[in-house]
Amino acid sequence: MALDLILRRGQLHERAAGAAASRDASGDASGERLHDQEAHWVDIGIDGNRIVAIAPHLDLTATHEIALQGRWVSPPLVESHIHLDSVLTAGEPRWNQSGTLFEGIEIWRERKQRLTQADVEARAIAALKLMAAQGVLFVRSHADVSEPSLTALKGLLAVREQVRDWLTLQVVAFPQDGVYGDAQTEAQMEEALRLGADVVGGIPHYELTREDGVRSLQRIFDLAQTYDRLIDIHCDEMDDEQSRFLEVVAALALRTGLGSRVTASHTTAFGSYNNAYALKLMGILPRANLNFIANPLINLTLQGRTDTYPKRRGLTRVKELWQHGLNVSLGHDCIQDPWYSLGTGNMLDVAQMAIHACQMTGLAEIEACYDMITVNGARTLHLGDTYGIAIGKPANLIVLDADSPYEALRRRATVTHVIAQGKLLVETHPPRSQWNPAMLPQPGNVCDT
Ligand code: 17E
Ligand code: FE2
Repeated sequence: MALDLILRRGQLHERAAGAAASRDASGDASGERLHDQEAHWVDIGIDGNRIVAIAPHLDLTATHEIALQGRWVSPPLVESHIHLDSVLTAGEPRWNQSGTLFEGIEIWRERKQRLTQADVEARAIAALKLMAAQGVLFVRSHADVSEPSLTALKGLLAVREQVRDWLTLQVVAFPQDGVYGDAQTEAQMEEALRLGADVVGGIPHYELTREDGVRSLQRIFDLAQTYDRLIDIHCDEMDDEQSRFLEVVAALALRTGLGSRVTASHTTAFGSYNNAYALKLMGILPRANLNFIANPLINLTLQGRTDTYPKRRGLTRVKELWQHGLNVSLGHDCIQDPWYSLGTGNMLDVAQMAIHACQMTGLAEIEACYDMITVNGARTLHLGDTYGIAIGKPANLIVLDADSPYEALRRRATVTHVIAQGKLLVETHPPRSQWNPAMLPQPGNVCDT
């Protein structure tokens, strides 16, 4: 019997910083290393939408075979935090001149008056295609529910259905202007959950008072329990060291027992807390067992805008959270919108920025940053057993033009193949520079980027 698809001679990464450390010692291209690596090459057999076989040499045939020649096979990338309702609107109606969160919210308030469902759907799908072509198959997106029409939410719920054959999308009911920003938003959030939002969102640091912020969190936890949904709060996205809603989220997670169903996004003020308070907080967080999401591309540009010098990085304590065993993932937050005019949908860019800005430069730390755009994101999204590469699991996987996470991140390697639910979704050829032979006539005038 022929299978549908076999990937031949791919590398399934051994997650051991020790193995890579010996590579550092032995030099790059020793024969021994090559031999070692080939020992990890496998064939992966796919039938229907499942992985049905993994072995060094599969003695089977398939309708379609792809030769990987030692390229690295990874579970798909996970984008755990993005705002798909605002993607691809940078400059509409105007550019964010101050670069602050607050000017971004003002501009979005103007832009969202003109939202139509078709507009939201077209931009969100364009962004998802950009992302999926670069290996992202699982996404959590916030949808602003501050408008009575709930256009952003309805648009993204429709997109969730339109893409479901190739990408899993979760939608967060996110009250951008605050749960108590006006008299209607609280009811709109509940309506969003009735309509099918997967996750309850919040923004306590943007509520009018500290007390409103605390009250909003209590309401969010109530809603999550009533409707049996996950929670993902925009929490303390400020440089104000007095913005301390993370402790409230942690206390609620602990007391309700919701723990790993709760995520604190951004938490940039944590980068500004004094160490005495941070020590206390770090003692509580593992007990609360929250997930954290950092968005290094955007918060590095958004935060620190009121500083002169020294200028804060404005990121949460990614390395320290990771060292304390907490589940941390990374997101883009934005692709070309009022808060961040750049972005390409490439998660390797996001992890690269985390490596630099959070000083995660040790080899185990670099590998941890790869986890933060794959398995850790899967945990935050509660993907459960369906995520990962193993016999019997859904056949979602990607192939990179690299032989390890370290190489993938160092070179921001091309994702050459994206397999979604057993089918080849996208194939990309890595760029290759061809030297002019008149200038460099020796062999080797082709070099990989
Ligand atoms: N809204 C918000 O409150 N914070 C952000 N970083 C974005 C939207 C992108
Ligand atoms: Fe965000």
